[in-house]
Amino acid sequence: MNNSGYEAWLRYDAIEDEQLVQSYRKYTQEIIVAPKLEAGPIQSAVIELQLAIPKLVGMTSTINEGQAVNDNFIVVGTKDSISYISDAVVGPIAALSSNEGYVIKTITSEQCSYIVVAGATDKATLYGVFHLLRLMQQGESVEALNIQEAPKYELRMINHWDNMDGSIERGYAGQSIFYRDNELLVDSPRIADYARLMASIGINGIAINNVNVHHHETFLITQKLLPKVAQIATIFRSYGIKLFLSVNYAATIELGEVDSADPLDERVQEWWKRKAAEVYAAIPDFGGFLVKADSENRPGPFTYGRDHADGANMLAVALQPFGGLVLWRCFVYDCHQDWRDRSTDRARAAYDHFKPLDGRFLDNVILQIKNGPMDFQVREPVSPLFGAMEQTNQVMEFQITQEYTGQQRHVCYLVPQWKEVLQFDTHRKGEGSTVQEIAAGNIHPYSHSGIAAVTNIGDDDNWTGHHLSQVNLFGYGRLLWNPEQSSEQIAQEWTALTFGTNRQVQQMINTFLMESWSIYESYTSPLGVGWMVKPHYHYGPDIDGYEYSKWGTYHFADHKGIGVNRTVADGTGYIGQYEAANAQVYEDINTCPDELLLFFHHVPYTHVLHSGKTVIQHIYDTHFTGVERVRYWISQWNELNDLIDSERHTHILGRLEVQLENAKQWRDIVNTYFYRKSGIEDDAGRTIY
Ligand code: GCW
Repeated sequence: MNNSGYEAWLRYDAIEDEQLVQSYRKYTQEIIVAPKLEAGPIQSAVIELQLAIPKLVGMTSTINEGQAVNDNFIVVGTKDSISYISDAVVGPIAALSSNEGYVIKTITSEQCSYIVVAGATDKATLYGVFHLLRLMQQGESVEALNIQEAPKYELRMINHWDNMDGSIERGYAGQSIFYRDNELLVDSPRIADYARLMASIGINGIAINNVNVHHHETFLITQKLLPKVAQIATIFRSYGIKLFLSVNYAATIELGEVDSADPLDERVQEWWKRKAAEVYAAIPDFGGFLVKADSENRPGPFTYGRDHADGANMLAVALQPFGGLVLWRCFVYDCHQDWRDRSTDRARAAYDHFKPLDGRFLDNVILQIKNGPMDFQVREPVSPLFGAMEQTNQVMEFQITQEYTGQQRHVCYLVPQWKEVLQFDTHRKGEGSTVQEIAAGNIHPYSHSGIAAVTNIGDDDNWTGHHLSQVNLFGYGRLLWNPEQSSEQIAQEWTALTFGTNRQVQQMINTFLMESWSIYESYTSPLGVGWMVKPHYHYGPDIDGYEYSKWGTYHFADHKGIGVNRTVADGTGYIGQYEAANAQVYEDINTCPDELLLFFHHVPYTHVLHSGKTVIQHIYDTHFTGVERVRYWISQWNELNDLIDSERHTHILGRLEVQLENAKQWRDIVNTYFYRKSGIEDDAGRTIY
């Protein structure tokens, strides 16, 4: 058994229960597919079954076209490709809410009993096969299956921040799997294995290069590199995944072809139209362009006195004849702020820039909005821009890579955080206008919607650096498929697939995962204020690291108090960007939730929280207990010594020890800083330096 972590949740460990093995073998002996399968998701599904079945139940399956020879078998195909399917499940398939949904059904008659896995499309069928394999890996009975599933979100996107030199911006798991030394790694078997992993969790779109598009990456849309990009697109296509590219807004200039990037300049418009035609000639099902413009020193329409609707629409017009999309990021703010300037609030920026443009974007433009108004902090309120634009397509952007949440050296299960975001009621169209429904296009009549996230993988053996960080990637896909699932359910499923079905192992890992976000939050920056990290690296404590810098990320701690006054009454007015129902809650210090208090208000250290503790005592307590909780989890982890293979057990233990050391550093620096600022003693008299 390979315990490097490379197989991730597709390990297909041999099933030990002999009875179960027999019951699976009955069906897995024969697989029926439509005649003359071509390369594509159904063929990938068959390859997956051929890989998984010998590992799970120790037998190889016979693949037959159209007609079964045995009485028990599995049928895999689209709705009317095989009579076994058309006879049995056409109705249920037609009833699914998406053509990416599938039916899995055990059909039993007097003569035979077989399992149908079928969807309206090839990729739907592939998703169904992965579902069936998940059930078997978890030891579920397959004798009476009757499953109908469809994904909640249309776009289920992954963004890579990979650069062509092989580095990954905010990557914590090695080098890029796509690039090395400014070449594309088209022959790497990892790309297909990655596509499998992504398809298994329902991902249907991938942007394979960093949104910061530098010189070499600008050539990805030129003849120099397009043929190789097309090869990668072919690999993803066979797993039902569309390829997207991040483009340089000023590609015209960077490539030396037009001396302007003005979106209203006809030469620029014509250049992008030709470019789109070229890209689609190479990749007929190309997804579209992802764009970071006028953001963190990247070029954009502002240079020409144009706005973001002008910029995005120019690209949209070029892509429109081919059905391509423009994913336009809203991470636009002043990154050259003077820290002395108290009137500018970075949190306001996305809403202030984009909200006035509602109605101006073309139909194939989708705004991509980070989940919080600042930047992927351990705790932030939900971006007020989400759902605020009724006539502008939107997707949410999450960050799977743990930039500010421990960089895959700390355990931080992020699904609970994402679920909080999804469950947030924006009240944009009255009560019930949750992010979850807005992102599904159910509140405003968006023509495109969904969710994107920055991935956490690299070429480390186990993909994610920390074995336990795999759960975030898995959880992201599973959450997008069905956000009604609880964080616990998702964690449980992942643990079973990754570490097996031993109850003690499962319980311990799941409990740890469920606590991990709160643990991380407890020893880092308090009560929603964010930052306090080492500038640039964003790992480890540096309380004033960003306090006197140009990035607009301040905590304003002095000897009396801490926090950012974002009230409408006498602060930056940011709170006014929310609907009244939310704005009222945040504006009033008595109703503002504790965990976001310092995001919204500047308060004295002696302010009493809803928890009954003062702010300063809360800081001390959480920082002391945070470290103790990590210590406790190390002792728990040691108890699993004999129950998990030593390769993964040791590796994870090593990371936990690093987490503990770093947590102590956070504790002591944060506590000491606030003790010195406030001069207030810890009630419990613990050591503060
Ligand atoms: O969080 C910040 C990161 C940058 C990143 C930027 C963005 C890709 O620190 O590394 O750049 O966000 O989202 O564009």
